[in-house]
Amino acid sequence: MEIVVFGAGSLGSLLGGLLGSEHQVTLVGRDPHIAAVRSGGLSITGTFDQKVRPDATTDGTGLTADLAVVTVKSFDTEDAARSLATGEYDVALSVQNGIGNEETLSEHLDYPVLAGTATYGARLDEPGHVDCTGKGKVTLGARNGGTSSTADDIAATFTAAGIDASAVPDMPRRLWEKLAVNAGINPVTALSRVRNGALGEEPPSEIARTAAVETARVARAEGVDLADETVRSRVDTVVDATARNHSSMYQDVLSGRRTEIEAINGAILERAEGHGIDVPVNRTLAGLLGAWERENTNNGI
Ligand code: KPL
Repeated sequence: MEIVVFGAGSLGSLLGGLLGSEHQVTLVGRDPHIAAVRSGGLSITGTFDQKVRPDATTDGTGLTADLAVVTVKSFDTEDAARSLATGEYDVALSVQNGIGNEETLSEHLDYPVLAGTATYGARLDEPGHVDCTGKGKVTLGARNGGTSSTADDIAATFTAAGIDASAVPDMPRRLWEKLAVNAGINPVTALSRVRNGALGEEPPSEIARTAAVETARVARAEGVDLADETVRSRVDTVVDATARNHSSMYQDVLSGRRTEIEAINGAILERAEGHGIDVPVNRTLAGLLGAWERENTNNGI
């Protein structure tokens, strides 16, 4: 199968690298990582120990493949969609944080867009090298819910490449559940500068759980059946399973990069306002991270 992975950050490089042992993969990303992959290949360490040689490019326009896996940061989804629209694909799969990425892709693409979530821990240690810090799971399916034979096939393709993946019929609920987990874990770890495992302690864990519960309230107002207790315990499960990880938002802060605060807590805040729901913890986290971004990056919200 020909696969293009749009977004060769830590997760995209991990998924693309693993798929690359079985399939013809092209990674689309930025230098110096892409230059390093082109010259010396991609090493995957940690849970895996592999060296692969996928194609790699900084120009994602005009490519052709069976499958596009989109792993760009949510604020780059629109740009990725425009590039994808210049190529030819059978299907696109979004495996991104935040909410609404699939809609953005669908507005530009005339082929099916599937939704996905991933809980793998990954870190780009240096150009050409991705460290898998936690074996997680990829869950994917039709973006509006229901069964999809294409999703079943892609899950089987991922599984054959050593990625724990399954196709599910309830992606809208899964996306909100993942949003709730990210709304708690990501900003709290980024602001306190700690690994996910530190959220096993009080009080940071309670702040993370409360942000998740606020998110579940907004999800229910949007017609998604997501219980408070489900997201509370999900935060705890993900903290345990990814204890060694630096969350993606903490990694962004450590590197002085723009974070996904706007697409995660900011999006929750916006939708909550639309329903007249108060989400004080999400508002506080978005405000604090927003202040950090304005001071430390060129992309302050
Ligand atoms: O998705 C994640 C992220 O860091 O963005 C979690 C699940 C919190 C793992 O770190």
